[in-house]
Amino acid sequence: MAAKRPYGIKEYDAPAGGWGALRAVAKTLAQQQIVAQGSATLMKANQPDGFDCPGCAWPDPRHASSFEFCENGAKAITWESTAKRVGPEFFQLHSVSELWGWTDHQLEDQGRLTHPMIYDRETDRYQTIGWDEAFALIGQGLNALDSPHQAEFYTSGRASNEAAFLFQLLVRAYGTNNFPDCSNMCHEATSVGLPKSIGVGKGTVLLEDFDHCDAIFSFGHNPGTNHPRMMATLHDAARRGVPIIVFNPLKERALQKFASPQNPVEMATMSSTPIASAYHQVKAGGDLAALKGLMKAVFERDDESLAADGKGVLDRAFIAEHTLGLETLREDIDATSWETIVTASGLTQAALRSAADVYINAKKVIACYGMGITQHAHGTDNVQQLANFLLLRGNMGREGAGICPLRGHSNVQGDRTVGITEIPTDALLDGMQRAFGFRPPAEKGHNAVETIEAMMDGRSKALICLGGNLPVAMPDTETCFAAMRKLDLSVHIATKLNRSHLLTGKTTIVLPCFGRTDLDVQASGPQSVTVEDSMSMVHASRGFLNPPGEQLRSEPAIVVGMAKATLGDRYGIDWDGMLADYDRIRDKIEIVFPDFADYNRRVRVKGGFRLTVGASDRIWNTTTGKAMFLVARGVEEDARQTAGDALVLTTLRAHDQYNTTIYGMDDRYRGVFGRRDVIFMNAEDLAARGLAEGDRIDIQSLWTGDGRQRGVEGFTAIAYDIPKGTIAGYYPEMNAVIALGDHDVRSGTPAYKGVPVRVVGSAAA
Ligand SMILES: Nc1nc2c(c(=O)[nH]1)N[C@H]1C(S)=C(S)[C@@H](COP(=O)(O)OP(=O)(O)OC[C@H]3O[C@@H](n4cnc5c(=O)[nH]c(N)nc54)[C@H](O)[C@@H]3O)O[C@H]1N2
Ligand SMILES: Nc1nc2c(c(=O)[nH]1)N[C@H]1C(S)=C(S)[C@@H](COP(=O)(O)OP(=O)(O)OC[C@H]3O[C@@H](n4cnc5c(=O)[nH]c(N)nc54)[C@H](O)[C@@H]3O)O[C@H]1N2
Ligand SMILES: [Mo]
Repeated sequence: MAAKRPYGIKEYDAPAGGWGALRAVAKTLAQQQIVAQGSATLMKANQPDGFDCPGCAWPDPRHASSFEFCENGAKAITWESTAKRVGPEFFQLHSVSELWGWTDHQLEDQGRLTHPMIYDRETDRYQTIGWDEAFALIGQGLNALDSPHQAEFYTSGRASNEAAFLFQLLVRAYGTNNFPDCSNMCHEATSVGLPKSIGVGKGTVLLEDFDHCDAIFSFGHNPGTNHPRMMATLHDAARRGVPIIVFNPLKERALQKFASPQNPVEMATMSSTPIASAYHQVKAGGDLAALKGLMKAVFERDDESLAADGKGVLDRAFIAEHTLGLETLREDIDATSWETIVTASGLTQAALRSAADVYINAKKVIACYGMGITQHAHGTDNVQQLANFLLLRGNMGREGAGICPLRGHSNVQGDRTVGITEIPTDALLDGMQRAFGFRPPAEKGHNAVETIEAMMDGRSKALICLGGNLPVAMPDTETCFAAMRKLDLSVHIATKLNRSHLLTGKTTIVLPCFGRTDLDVQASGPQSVTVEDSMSMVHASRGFLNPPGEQLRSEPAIVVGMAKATLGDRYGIDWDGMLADYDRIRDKIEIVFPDFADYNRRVRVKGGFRLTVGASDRIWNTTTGKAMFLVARGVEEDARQTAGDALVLTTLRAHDQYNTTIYGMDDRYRGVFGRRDVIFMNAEDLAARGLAEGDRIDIQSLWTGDGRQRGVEGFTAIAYDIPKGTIAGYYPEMNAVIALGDHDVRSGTPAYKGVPVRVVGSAAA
């Protein structure tokens, strides 16, 4: 008989998607009290005349005519269009100290923010403040600093192109490049790594390519939860017989079997489609080794073929015409032994060879990847080795083949495209000069890690956040919280109350803004904004719901208010004109970034338009004009070998969460209900520590870079199908264990998915 499992832990055998997903949506609609209106809202998501779903950056089918059902998209939309409100009465009732004790779920679940608020230390409460007064305080605060470099300007990836562009204009006119943004925690390894490999920091495939590929390699992403609309694509591919090879330490349900809510037969018969044809449970941080193993197997097959007078398995014509560096890569791979690869990846030679054979036998291969690749101390190396792997057989820049990073927030890619970057290129500075007649500062600004460091040691005194929940999303919770409390000025432009707002400094202001679903009317009439998906498609988004209150403003309006109060008429920028009609913002974007030529016309075409991605057409905008095979250092240190009693902690999103937004306490596909205080562990790792499932455990960081001790206490151990040496827990709870200093040196991406730790029985009651 099976032992009794801990509270809330059950086997969940159903496929991902299916009826479970429909039931979950019905429940969410009811919880947010918007049954009638809410279902109509959902039908407008990702339709050509509707709004862009704030859920994820997966593209829409080019000719979306029918409603695409997506459980987590539905949650994101209902969470935003909720009927619940947090207004002045709420803040009269609850002090900030009291709210501090609430969970992240409780804070956001109060509903939409409706009034501009300022923290009053005497009463320990947020009080309403007028918009003009708030803007004046912000302007005074910024102008009181000794230097513009003492202020930080954070962007979370929901901001539209228009809001983000105005934000960077304000910041550059003010005089700094301090642009921490959520990409720094997310796909920065892609933005830094891919330009050196293939000349562009973006994915090369289009949605249509999935109809033509004949193998898909999936590394470190969990689409059933984080990009559910991608499941339709994978489902179709699997049904076409396309092998899908997965590398992931956890057996994610949707990558095993998926029932498409779009498929009447699967729904009626409660059947499902197997997704992965092979599932390789790589150790956390073992991808570099696995990728080197795959390439080693390809080279060995190539040698065998050549020895037998075959023509080899590499695409030699492509390599000769389009690439440089193969010999150096080959030397590195030859020098890496199978023994090292097997130990560091946790995968057998046979498994890696069989995956390589699938790769070799496929003419057109797409590789998809997510945070399992990027959020490591060697994230940039991982990305570049993945590009190498594709280049070996010319799987780049042709139909049905290419690289597909799964981006996070719905417009995180667009925000970067329109100028949110701490390292401005000459092209960007020239463009700004053309459009606005001034030359913005060129010196490198702060990324997210540098921002927290600067706040911590007092070099930065102000922080303006265009959305997000920076200190909760960042590693090293204790440091981040302390850094927030030292600020002279903090401003949060937000839709919902979150913990960042409770980390008050001298002057702390929360400004309520519209979300994607809200109708945005300015002087010239209703406005659309534009966004870029993870396949570089730019399209319009227009909300249609009445905003949650009279007081709320659009993000562009709030940025303009801050800009006018801070800059006056510096450089003669026509802020009011741009705000009155967003077409005028787009006219300026087009001047700065010529790739947006004819922006206002092209974005009005159904489905929008695609920005240039040179590598998609085999144009390599690298320094050599070729695609580059790049070498990464060895694999041993990267896999953070589990010497002694050390383990590697990886941090995950549950199914009922959107980053720091916790919709609910379930993680259905992993069999967790009503709790998040769990750590997934291999049964042998439990036994080796004298622990049993259900035991309370503490997690201690083994990172020694700064001599500080970090840890969390009183979590519950769950026996789980996960490689030995790897454990997993939820983000953001685990951020207290992760050191700010533990990040990819090349991109600054925190090593959220490769944290060296020790697990011990808990003394906590
Ligand atoms: N519903 C919902 N949608 C979202 C989000 C959300 O929180 N909720 N967040 C959005 C954002 S900002 C982002 S960036 C994306 C994130 O989307 P994902 O990249 O899918 O995010 P994660 O949940 O962090 O984890 C990815 C997967 O990596 C695996 N993994 C962990 N460590 C390793 C490793 O070392 N190697 C390998 N190969 N795999 C590993 C985990 O088991 C997990 O399956 O989703 C976006 N969409
Ligand atoms: N341990 C660990 N930590 C991680 C990760 C991980 O995998 N593991 N992932 C990292 C990743 S990939 C990312 S992207 C970051 C995410 O970091 P952030 O982007 O900073 O965090 P979010 O949780 O997405 O932000 C949620 C808040 O955004 C506000 N918001 C929502 N919609 C809107 C809007 O339309 N406009 C405005 N102005 N505000 C809005 C709401 O107030 C809400 O509370 O976290 C990172 N942190
Ligand atoms: Mo992200």
